[in-house]
Amino acid sequence: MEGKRIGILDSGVGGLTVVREVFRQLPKERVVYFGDNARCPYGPRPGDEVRDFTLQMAEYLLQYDLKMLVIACNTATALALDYVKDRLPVPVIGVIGPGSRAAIKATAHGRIGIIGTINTVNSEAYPQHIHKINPSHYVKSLACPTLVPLVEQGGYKKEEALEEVRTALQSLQGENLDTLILGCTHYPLLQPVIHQIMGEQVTLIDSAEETAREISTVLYQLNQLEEAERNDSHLFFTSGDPKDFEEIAVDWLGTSVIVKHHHF
Ligand code: I24
Ligand code: DGL
Repeated sequence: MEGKRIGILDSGVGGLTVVREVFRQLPKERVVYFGDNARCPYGPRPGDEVRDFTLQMAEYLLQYDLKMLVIACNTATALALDYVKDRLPVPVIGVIGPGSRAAIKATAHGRIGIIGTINTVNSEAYPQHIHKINPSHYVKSLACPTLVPLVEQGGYKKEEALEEVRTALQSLQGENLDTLILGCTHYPLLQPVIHQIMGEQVTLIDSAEETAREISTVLYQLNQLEEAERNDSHLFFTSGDPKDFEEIAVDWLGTSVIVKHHHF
């Protein structure tokens, strides 16, 4: 008898960073993923649409017998976490709590930067989370709307990306930050470039790792961690083209995957 699944959703393929971390830290768990590629990006969308679309994916995933749901998209977490939590019969977590906690653990002088989409930055969800834990930390937020298209066009390799990322991060120079939260699924792909621009003394926070740890904590508390052998029967859904999705998933996860199309 196989156990229940962890549901993971995102506006597109970016949430695969969380899936990869779950595979690494929790190899016995079974995942069902939904990527809303047909309606991606969520970064610049009206908030009520982001809330509706996120709940729609969450309710779709429920039929796969979920033990919990993870909103792997920073934008959807910022705008829809509480909305979805109130409407789902299973525990729901996002990436902003784990990312904020990781930054607070990492900061030496309490000077934290956060970069994300326009929606994520405007929501102020990251500064609110951080200040709830430590009100005296300085938090500087910056929307970087050019960086998602940069990654999706494959321009995240060092040489091509350097000048574009430098321009995007200009207003963070001189802020004397010691920690920078990569508050968008796509930014970890730019990590080497961002490190070069911000300087080696700045710790970069990728929420995926901390999110997988939080999943582990939640499942442990529910006594729902899988104990059987390693499990590979994962399921992936996209509202976009399954072939395109599969190509990126195989590349990113390093394993073959079953991808199905679902149209809302
Ligand atoms: N990375 C992302 N999105 C894309 C892309 C990419 N194309 C190349 N790479 N496209 O996000 C978005 C639109 N597609 C998605 C699939 O269905 C059709 C529409 C970042 C992904 C983070 C896991 C670059 C690329 C890649 C493989 C792995 C990682 C990566 F080709 F960034
Ligand atoms: N997944 C989104 C995020 O983490 C980035 C892509 C989008 O705008 O939908 O904020």
